[in-house]
Amino acid sequence: MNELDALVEGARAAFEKAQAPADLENAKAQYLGKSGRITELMKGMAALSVEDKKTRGAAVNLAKQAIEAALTERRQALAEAELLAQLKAESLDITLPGRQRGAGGLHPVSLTLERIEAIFGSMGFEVAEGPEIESDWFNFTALNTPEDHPARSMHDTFYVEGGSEKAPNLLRTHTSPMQIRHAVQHVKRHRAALDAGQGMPEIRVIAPGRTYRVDSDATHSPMFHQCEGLWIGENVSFKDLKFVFTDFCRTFFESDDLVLRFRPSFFPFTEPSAEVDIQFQQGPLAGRWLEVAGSGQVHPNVVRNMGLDPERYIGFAFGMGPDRLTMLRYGVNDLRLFFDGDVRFLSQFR
Ligand code: 2NM
Repeated sequence: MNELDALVEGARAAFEKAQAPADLENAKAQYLGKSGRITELMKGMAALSVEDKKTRGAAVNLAKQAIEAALTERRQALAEAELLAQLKAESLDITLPGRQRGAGGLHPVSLTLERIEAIFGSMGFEVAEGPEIESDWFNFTALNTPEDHPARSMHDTFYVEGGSEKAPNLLRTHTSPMQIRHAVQHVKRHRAALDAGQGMPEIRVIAPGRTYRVDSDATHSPMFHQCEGLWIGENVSFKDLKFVFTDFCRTFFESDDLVLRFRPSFFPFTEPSAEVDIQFQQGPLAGRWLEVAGSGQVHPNVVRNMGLDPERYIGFAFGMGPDRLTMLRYGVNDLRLFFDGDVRFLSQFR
């Protein structure tokens, strides 16, 4: 083996020995670098004759090319080995199930509101929604609530900016102001017929939504929900209220033998007024009386504030708490769970 072949063999062996790209580059420097073996051979040719330079140059060049080829080959082999090692280390099991984003769902109180709307909808009630910031006229005055009523105090009601001293704005304390708004619109639409003595279609509406009171403990939240109902016509009586509300409760709780009790009470906007209690005949709450709503025959002053003649128009109204209905339906014992936003609680209602 001549000296150049030995050099090439040596380089090949050195490259082969390199186990990492850095080792390989060091080995390369020994042969092809500035003071590497091939470079030294090139320099050493300066003293040769022109004829010898040609033959010697060609031979050295061949050796250089062979070394470069060996280097390239080893570089590729190392790169491939590195890639394989990396793939092995970062192996991915593509048969694993994907990460799923949890499917959302409606809040339990929203489910209750939908349920209430569907049941009253089937009895011909419209759904009216409106502002949560109200004037004290719609929230109190129109509802026959006296100026000095405790509910009107700063202590019980959240007042907000925007109104005047004589007509302050507030966060509505019930959804009855929406009943008034709805009734006033209804009456306006039928004003001409009313004035001509022809009457108007009955008002049958429910008003669900958020309401606000200065109150906060395990059974009271400063924000809570209400759904009020109103039925006004020429011949609507307390008997209709009892029928409608009994039917509603039995459907809502899917309990045909549910018993209702109307207990005398007082509200400024109704006269007479009654508290509505229900009694389950079966299940964990069987036998206990549970208060679920307030109700009554709409007060003549309120009927007048709707733009109607209380001698001709009469009806009933009721108000219930969807939060409490949701607690009863699902057996939830702390109201605050509804407003904490804990997914572990909420996901149970999906
Ligand atoms: C209640 C209880 C009794 C009520 C009254 C009215 C309106 F608009 F006709 F005056 N809406 N809702 C009412 C009556 C609400 O909640 C406990």
